[in-house]
Amino acid sequence: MKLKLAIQKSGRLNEDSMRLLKECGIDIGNGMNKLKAEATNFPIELFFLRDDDIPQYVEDGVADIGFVGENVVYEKAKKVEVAYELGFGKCRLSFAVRKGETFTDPSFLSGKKIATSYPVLVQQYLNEHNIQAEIHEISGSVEIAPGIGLADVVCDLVSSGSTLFMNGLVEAETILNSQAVLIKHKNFSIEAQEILARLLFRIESVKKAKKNKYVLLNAPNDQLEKIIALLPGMKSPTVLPLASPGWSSVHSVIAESDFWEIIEQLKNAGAEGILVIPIEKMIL
Ligand code: PRT
Ligand code: ZN
Repeated sequence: MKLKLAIQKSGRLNEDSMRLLKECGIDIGNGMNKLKAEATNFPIELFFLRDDDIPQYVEDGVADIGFVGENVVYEKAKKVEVAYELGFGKCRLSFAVRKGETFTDPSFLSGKKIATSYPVLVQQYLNEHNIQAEIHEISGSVEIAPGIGLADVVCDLVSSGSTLFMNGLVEAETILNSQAVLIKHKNFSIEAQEILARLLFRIESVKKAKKNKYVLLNAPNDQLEKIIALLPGMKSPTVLPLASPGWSSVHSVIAESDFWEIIEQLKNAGAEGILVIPIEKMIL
């Protein structure tokens, strides 16, 4: 059997989805047509769809799994399971108001006209805060609505914030933080489950590798202990003697997030010739 994976056909998530599969060593065959493609070296079949349609396809079991934004998953409210956070396509769903207006609390929205492509999530927010407001659903270019008098407030996806800025709007309140996730059909055969586990193992290795760097450095032997203490490594750092007496080569793995701080401390401890190398895959 083949696991059927739905990904966005074109748009913001397409490239990252395809790249992730490639990094997982999954080659998508040449027989790619506009709708479907098969991997040549992994039991997976791809369906290229509009992102909005992916939750429905997965609920129906036409696709077993899908890569799609959480914003779409929660807005569509289909019966699917969020199985894994993929870490790309990050954005937030936020209310934005005209520059100069102040949104102090949710009651600001009372009686207002809100333009959005996310009526379900916005209505949920209004209900939670016991607020009556008018939702105006529009499918694109939500940010121009206040300028043309269609709405007072917008609720839209934001990443850099430049779209809001260019339209004279200010982000006021975030109602959802979103990223691309792997969703799965509710009823999975054991066989499908096994393929998914293999895929998730690969995705996890790629993600872990991205969060870490391989470090090589030269250390004077009298500082070795101090330098090793700064480098936990996967088990413990590798230490090899250098040809020049009194020096060793130390190899280890460090977390990207600790990178600058550790490098400074290593330099201060006498490390020289520090090389930092990206890791392609990491299996613990
Ligand atoms: O054709 P299809 O229906 O498949 O695609 P689409 O046009 O509906 O979606 P697309 O490709 O625009 O976005 C796909 C997914 O990417 C979204 O569902 C989100 O999960 C994710 N994503 C991440 C974003 C953004 N960042 C984003 N910035 N989706 C949209 N935007 C838009 C936003 O709507 C606004 O117009 O970008 C603008 C804001 O960006 P900044 O950087 O100016 O703040
Ligand atoms: Zn869409």
